[in-house]
Amino acid sequence: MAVIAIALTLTLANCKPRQTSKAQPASQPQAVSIAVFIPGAASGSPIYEMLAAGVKRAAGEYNAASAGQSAAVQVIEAGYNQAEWEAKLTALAASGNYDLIVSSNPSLPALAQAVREKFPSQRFLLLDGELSGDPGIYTLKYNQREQSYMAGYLAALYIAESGGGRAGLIAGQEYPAMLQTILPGYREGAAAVDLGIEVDFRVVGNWYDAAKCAELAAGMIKAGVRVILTVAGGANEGAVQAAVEAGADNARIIWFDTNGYDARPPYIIGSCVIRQDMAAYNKTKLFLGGALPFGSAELAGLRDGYVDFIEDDPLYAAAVSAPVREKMGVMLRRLRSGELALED
Ligand code: RBF
Repeated sequence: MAVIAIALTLTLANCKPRQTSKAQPASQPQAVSIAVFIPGAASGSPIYEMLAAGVKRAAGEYNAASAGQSAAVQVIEAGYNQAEWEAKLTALAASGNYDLIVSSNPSLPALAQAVREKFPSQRFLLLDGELSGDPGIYTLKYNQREQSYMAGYLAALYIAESGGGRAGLIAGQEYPAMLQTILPGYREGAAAVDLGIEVDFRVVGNWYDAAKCAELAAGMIKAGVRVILTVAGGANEGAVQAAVEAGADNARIIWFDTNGYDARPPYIIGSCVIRQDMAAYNKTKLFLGGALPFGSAELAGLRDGYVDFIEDDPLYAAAVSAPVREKMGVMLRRLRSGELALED
C-alpha cells in the first residue's frame, strides 16, 4: 500500500503543469521553458546556429517585455549519430521539463510524432520539415525548389560565360528533400540557361567530413565540373579547399542556407539563403504569445522573405562579372514578382 501511495505521489508530482496556471496571482512569474534540439552539431551548420539564435532572441525579448514573465532556453546538441536522435528526443519529453521543443530538419516530424505517442502533451516547433494534422506539432518548410533553382541558374550562367563545363552538387546525405526537390531544382535552374548542361551529383555520407568532401570535389573538378553547389553542413569547407587548390579559373563554389561570400573570396560566387533565424524568432514569438498554430504546416519562400539570394554583397560583385549578375538579377526579379512561379 505504502509503495502504491509513493508511486502515486511521484506520478502526480510529475504531472504538475509547467506553465503557471491562470489561477495564480498575476504577480507570479510566467515561466516558460524551451529546448532547442540540434540534430547534429551547431558549429559548421549555420541552419542550426540560426535556429538557436532565433529562439534565444525571441525569449530575450519576451523576458525584457515584462518583469513578470520568463522564458528559459536550453540548447541540446544531439550529435551526428542519427540512430540516437529518437531516444534523446524521447528523454527530453520524458523529463517533463519543456513546454516546447524546437528543432529542424526533414527527419524531425516523424521522430516528434513517435515521441508524442508516448508523451502526448509534448509540443514541437519544427523548421525545415513538413507535417500537418498533429495537434502538438507545427512545421515550417522552405521552398527549396526556389532556393536550388537560383543556384543552378547561376552555375550555368557562370559556366556559359567562362568557356563551358559541367555543374556539380555535393550533398551531405541522400534524403527525400535532396532527391525530390533540391537536386531537381538545381537541374531545372541550370537547364533554364543551357538545356544541354550536365549535373554531376555526389554524396559525402555525413554532415561533417570535410576531407571526404574535398576528395569528391577534387574528383568532380578533374571531370570538368566548374561550379559546385555544396549542401553538406560542416563538410562544405572541403569543397572550398578543393576549389582553392584547383584555382579560381577552374573551380568556383555556390553557398547554400547562409551568406558564404566571405568564406574564401572570390571562390564563392553565390549565396542562396534561407532565413532560418527569422523563422525561429517569429515562430517562437508566436508560441510565447499563445498564437502558434499547432497542427498546421506552413510553406515559406522567396515572396515571404524566407528564401533569398544575396545580391547586394560587394563580394558577389567582386566574384562575378557584371553581365552574369545582370542576367541573374533579371531572373530574380521574375521570381520575386511571381512572374516565375516555382512551387515546391
Ligand atoms: N544540413 C546541415 O547543414 N547540417 C546538418 O548536420 C544536417 N543534417 C541533416 C540530417 C538529416 C537526417 C537530414 C534529412 C538533413 C540534414 N541536413 C543538414 C540538411 C538540411 O535539412 C537542409 O536540407 C540543408 O541544410 C539545405 O537547406
